[in-house]
Amino acid sequence: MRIDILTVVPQLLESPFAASIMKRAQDAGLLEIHVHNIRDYSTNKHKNVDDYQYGGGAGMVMSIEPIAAVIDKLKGERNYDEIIYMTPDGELLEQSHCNQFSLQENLIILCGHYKGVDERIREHYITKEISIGSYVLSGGELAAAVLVDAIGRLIPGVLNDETSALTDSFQDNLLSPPVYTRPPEFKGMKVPEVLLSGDFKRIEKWREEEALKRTQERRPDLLE
Ligand code: 6GU
Repeated sequence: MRIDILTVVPQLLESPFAASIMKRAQDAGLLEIHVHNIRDYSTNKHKNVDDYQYGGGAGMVMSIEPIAAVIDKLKGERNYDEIIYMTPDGELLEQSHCNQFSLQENLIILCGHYKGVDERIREHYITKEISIGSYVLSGGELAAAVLVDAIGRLIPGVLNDETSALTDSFQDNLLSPPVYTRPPEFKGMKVPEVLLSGDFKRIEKWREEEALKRTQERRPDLLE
């Protein structure tokens, strides 16, 4: 899979993909991430990427020309399955979006800044608008990093144990059950006996019950 990220702050997107699972995915050739500085596509002599909004009001708006220039260039090189705009007024990101995106070949992700982008970009170029939660970030970059991580780990072969993405919280609308590792007892705190029993049927049943209990307590909305 190839992901092209368009941003005015490329530095913010360096470290999130330079370590751990996202680095492994890239090293293994399963994921290509290309970060493009929108400013490089500004034709104006000050390299401006934003301007005052028509009608007046505080806050700058990202201009249509440099963004359209990057997108048109990329579209001339390959077909894109989705052009995603990261914005607090987008659809709330869910695991189901990530599952769908992980099946695509080529994605563009546009990071919003300032008051947002000229509406004509959203109308004519963007195919999906995504928010990562009901709070406002200073830009779409951290949200894009979250999205790429959530998609990248679902690409077949990226996780060591392929089943582990299938048992993630949210994959079946359930939160994950508690997990434990050695030692079996620490300062009087014990691991549940069932997990040490070796009885896999009982263990499986316990995990299902705990997942359900945890979901009922913490995220009853998932069970509706
Ligand atoms: Cl995608 N962008 C910004 N700027 N803020 C957000 C967001 C995105 N998702 C939640 N808050």
